[in-house]
Amino acid sequence: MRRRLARALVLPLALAAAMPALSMGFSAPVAADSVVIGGFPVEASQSPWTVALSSRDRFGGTRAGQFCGGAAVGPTTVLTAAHCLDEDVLGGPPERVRDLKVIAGRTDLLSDRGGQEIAVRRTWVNPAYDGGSNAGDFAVLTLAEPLQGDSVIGMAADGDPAYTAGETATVYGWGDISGTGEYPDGLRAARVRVLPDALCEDAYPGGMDGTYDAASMLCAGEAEGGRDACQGDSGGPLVAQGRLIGLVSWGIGCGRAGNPGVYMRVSHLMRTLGWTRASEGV
Ligand code: 4AZ
Repeated sequence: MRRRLARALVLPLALAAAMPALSMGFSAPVAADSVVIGGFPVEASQSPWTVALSSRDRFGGTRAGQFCGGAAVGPTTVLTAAHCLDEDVLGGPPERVRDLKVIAGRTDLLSDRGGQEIAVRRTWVNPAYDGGSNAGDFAVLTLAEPLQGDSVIGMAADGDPAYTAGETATVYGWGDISGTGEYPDGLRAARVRVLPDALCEDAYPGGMDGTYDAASMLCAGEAEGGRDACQGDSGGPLVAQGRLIGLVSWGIGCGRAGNPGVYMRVSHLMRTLGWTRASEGV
């Protein structure tokens, strides 16, 4: 029962409303003030590299059309999840979504007008992305104009200690805060831990939901459940020691004991793209 933001948003409302109930039955108690699940509010200025992906045409204007997250790694380069740009999410190829934008420097999507809204000039979806296993879930967006200020985060390359199991990491996003389709207006963050690959290998050995692959994915959350990313956070950053280690990708439910969050491993993306520097285009 893999559930993803964008898919949930295009589901008929009644079905979308019924789905969380299926997973909630097994859930660990979820804090009422969750992010991302179990999180806390943050200002965009505290994580200026966290951006919202938006299409008001496709997702409605209430929360500025937000449907996924992204991480800025260069002044005109944003990373996101490949599954955010699926045809079944966008209703067609990404080039057809005329108002596809990145929103940066804005905390509250409902009422703030600040920050930047920048058109996406080019989308590059990892051709090796496999929607069955979820491997290679990344895409690169090239912006029509540069981001202001110092809003770029460095990427953690292979061998970086930030990937060590037990490290504290922070995930950022505007995603579901309860697992019941409750989307916050403001940006939130949750502190999680990098978990041993074995936990995700046991949780996701293969099948309908996806298959955990330690070389290209990263396991994070809390072994006992609680804090986690959720629908709507996809594509957004997971940061440890000040460096980008993951992009929100998939999992079963949100914040459930025994079902940690699965992230696209940033060192895998760097290797795939031949990127050796911590940031792109700087
Ligand atoms: C999603 O649907 C999604 N709990 C993102 C993260 C997780 C589950 C689902 C991890 O976008």
